[in-house]
Amino acid sequence: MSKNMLDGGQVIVDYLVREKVPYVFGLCGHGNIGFLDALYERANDIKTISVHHESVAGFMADVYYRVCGKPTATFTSCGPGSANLPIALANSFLDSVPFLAVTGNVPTGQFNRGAFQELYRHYQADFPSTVRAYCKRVFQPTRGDMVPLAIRQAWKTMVTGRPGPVVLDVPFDIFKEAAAEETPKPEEWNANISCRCGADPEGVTKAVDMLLAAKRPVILVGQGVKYGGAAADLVRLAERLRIPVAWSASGTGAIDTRHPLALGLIARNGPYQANHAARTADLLLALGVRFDDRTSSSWLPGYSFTIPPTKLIHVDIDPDEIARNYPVELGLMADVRTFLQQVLAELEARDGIGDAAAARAKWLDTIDGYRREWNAFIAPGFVEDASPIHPQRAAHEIDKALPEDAILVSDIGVHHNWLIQFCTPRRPDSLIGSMGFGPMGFGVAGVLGAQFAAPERPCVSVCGDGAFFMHASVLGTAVEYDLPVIWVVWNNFAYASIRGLQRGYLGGRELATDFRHPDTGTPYNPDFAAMARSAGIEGVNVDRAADLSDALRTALASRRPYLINANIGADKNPGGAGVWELPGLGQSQPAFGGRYQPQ
Ligand SMILES: Cc1ncc(C[n+]2csc(CCOP(=O)(O)OP(=O)(O)O)c2C)c(N)n1
Ligand SMILES: [Mg+2]
Repeated sequence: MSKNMLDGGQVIVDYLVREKVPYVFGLCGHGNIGFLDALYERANDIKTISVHHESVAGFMADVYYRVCGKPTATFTSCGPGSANLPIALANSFLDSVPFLAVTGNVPTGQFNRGAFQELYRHYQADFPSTVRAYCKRVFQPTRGDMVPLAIRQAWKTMVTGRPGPVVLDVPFDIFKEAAAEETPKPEEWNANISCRCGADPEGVTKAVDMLLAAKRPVILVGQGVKYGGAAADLVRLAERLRIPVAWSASGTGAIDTRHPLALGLIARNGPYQANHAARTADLLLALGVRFDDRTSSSWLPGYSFTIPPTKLIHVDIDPDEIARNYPVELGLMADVRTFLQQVLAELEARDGIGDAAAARAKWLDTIDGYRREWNAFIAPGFVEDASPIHPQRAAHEIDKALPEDAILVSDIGVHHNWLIQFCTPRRPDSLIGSMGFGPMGFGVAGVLGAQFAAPERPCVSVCGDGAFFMHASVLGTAVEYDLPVIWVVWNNFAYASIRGLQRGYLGGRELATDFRHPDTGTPYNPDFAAMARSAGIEGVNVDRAADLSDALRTALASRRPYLINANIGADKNPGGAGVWELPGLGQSQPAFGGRYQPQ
């Protein structure tokens, strides 16, 4: 190799440095020591964070982006090391979160010989087939000089259009093979690309006409608004036309939940005012939202939406999502922030649009009536004082203790349903969850990524006992990197969300959904607080509702890693005005109100 040549590993690392990637998260193996060697050389420019399970690295990269909007990278070895990653890739893929996964593979000279850890029975070095359905694209350079092209194209694919994770699969020898004298420059290839495309101008005019003519309009926002940086323009439009704003679970926090026009969550367990306003609306403006089954009461009309007769305007960066599940009166492919700015400019340019506030007063009053009915329905849960702790009270106590700048990363399970219903986030990144793939462990591990992204902000994970036990290795990572994260383990001694389905749909034929001691049959779990202490982390147990917010405040004040093991009841599911169907087994019933049938 000539003196000025960079090898493949050096080109990748140099490119990451040029893209100002501050961290790579991952786990070693023989397949990626060449890459680690390149990271070693640049330790002052990019920090290498070593974890104890590869999916933890992926979840960290994911939540890092959700908090600060910057993609990072992961490193994993060949074979099993990278086979631990797809769960995190899929999670990011379905929630449109970019990160670059640098995966090791066997040496090119050993392709198709069945070398240690090679997947070769269908095709040589076949990790790309393993992850094809799990990420936006796979690149596999097989010569050193292919690396510069692969890295710049991989980065572009990851961040343009609808963002998503991309895999750069690098055979062992390529990390150390001569690649180029220079690394591609982001400012020549990727830094100056904008995908903030606006909507067709005629479509904008039509959208404004429809918004002005509507009597009962609702705006529905998804995470496209949060991660697209459109929250401020959303509020501007909502206030300008006095239109109430509902959100999908992924859109939670896109508008401050205490804003007078904040309507609430649309979901099976969404409040009455949100579901009822949306299903009786004459116009729905949907922004950066997918209409999955959990946002739409399994598409059963009259619970969350009634489209038609409700007219739908659906705006998304990805036209694949438009008219996937509902017919559209107007579908516009656009970046939601640009679209909102176009609409605001169009409103500005029109004379005599009248007093939007007055036109909307009746609709907003009607919604206030729905809200009062709902608030009376849920009021008792806030003062429940049982032990184990009532889950609504638990969610409320946690919410109460969190300062406005806290980042709450939820895991997957019934606790997530309670949190999205009863927390009151004020910022787009106040409450983070996974709604597409929903892998257990997302919140347990993701909170570490949040803390790297926002070192000064309080970062808390609320996670199930099942998920925490699955990924308890995070305790060590918090200690090793001095991360003052807090885990509130929502301990209900069960995979409670799934046991709830057995109870609700299968006549209570429970199997494999709770944790019991073999001798006594009583609920069993390890002592999570003691487990934390064994790792060098403060760990406490809480059994009473009144103690939960105090425990959390103490943990927050400590600025040290902390675990609160909270004993929380499992027998209740959060009810709402929507439903969820498990085809073949039936559908749930709304806890409040019924099905709306348009006249
Ligand atoms: C990796 C993974 N395995 C299985 C599931 C299916 N699943 C969804 S929620 C759940 C139960 C989670 O239990 P726990 O973490 O205790 O949360 P809880 O529902 O009790 O709040 C399971 C098994 C999943 N989403 N992800
Ligand atoms: Mg549980």
